[in-house]
Amino acid sequence: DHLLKQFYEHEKVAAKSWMNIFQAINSQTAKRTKTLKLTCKSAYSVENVDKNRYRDISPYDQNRITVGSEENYINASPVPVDETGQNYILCQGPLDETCADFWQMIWEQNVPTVVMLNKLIERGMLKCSPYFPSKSVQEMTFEPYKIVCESEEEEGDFTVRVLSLHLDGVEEVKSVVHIQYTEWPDFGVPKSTANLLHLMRRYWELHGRDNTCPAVVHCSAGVGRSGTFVVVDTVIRLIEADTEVDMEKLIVKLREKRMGLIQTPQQLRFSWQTIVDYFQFQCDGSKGDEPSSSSGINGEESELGGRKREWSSDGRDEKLAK
Ligand code: PTR
Ligand code: PTR
Repeated sequence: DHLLKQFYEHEKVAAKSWMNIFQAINSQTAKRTKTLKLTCKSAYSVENVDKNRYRDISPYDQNRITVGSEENYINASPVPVDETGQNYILCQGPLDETCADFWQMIWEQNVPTVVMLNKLIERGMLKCSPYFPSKSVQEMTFEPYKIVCESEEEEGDFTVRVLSLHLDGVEEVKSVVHIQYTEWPDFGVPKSTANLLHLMRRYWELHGRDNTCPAVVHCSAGVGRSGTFVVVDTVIRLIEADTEVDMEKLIVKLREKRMGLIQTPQQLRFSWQTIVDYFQFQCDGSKGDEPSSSSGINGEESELGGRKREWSSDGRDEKLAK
């Protein structure tokens, strides 16, 4: 029943334009940010400014991760979702100068899983420092941390690596599962909803569906794609727990934890579509792994919106004018 309701709600909303919904979310976010007086002073301070990949994407002072006893700055924000008990840490793709900080965060926050949603190079630009070892470079050191690649498995559009994390002078070794999804362009959407759901299911298996330890989710800025991932995971869990979900409110609320989650109307619509496909596919009782590709997300007629939309793999053109 609640699924059906969700469908109707979705239909109703999709009848408006996604751009309008997205803009409404943005203006509500702006209001909340003002009301809560959220600031980014630490990000802009002289000693930290070089630790940011993008000038306009920073953690809020009121909600950021720090590293070490000196509480050093890192461009990372904890995103706890009380309603689902899940904990995420969203962060930017490390810079060369912040790789050691990144691993320190993984160590100190006891992070068992890292989900990486970007490629190292996108549009011919370095979008993230090569901070993790692989089959070809088996070991990396960022003093005082050493990371060893224990295994690497290509699984279609993502690669799963098991890494071990060593800290100089400490006997304990921590194990980190690293999932790198390589088919999601910045400001764009994945190939299909099935493709993202495949990743989601693997994430649930590897991280443990009920694990409350934080998972680090990052892309290049750690907002667009990472935000989409967290929203999809959260809404699926809420609906499965029979909790009512208001997507717009949820996104505004999550954006109090980290700015800019979900960067384009297209990403918003895609996350919504992925959720619908997840449940539709389960209701159909179909077996196999793939929801139908006629979901309208890849340029076909949308059953829900009833409008024809082109979904280029590169969503940049559709990006909101600032
Ligand atoms: N202002 C930068 C830009 O527009 O390029 C910041 C930015 C970069 C924002 C990438 C989001 C980005 O996407 P993602 O969070 O998915 O890496
Ligand atoms: N579009 C901006 C840019 O690339 O410079 C980035 C941005 C977009 C930053 C949205 C924050 C955004 O969301 P919020 O409304 O949460 O500040």
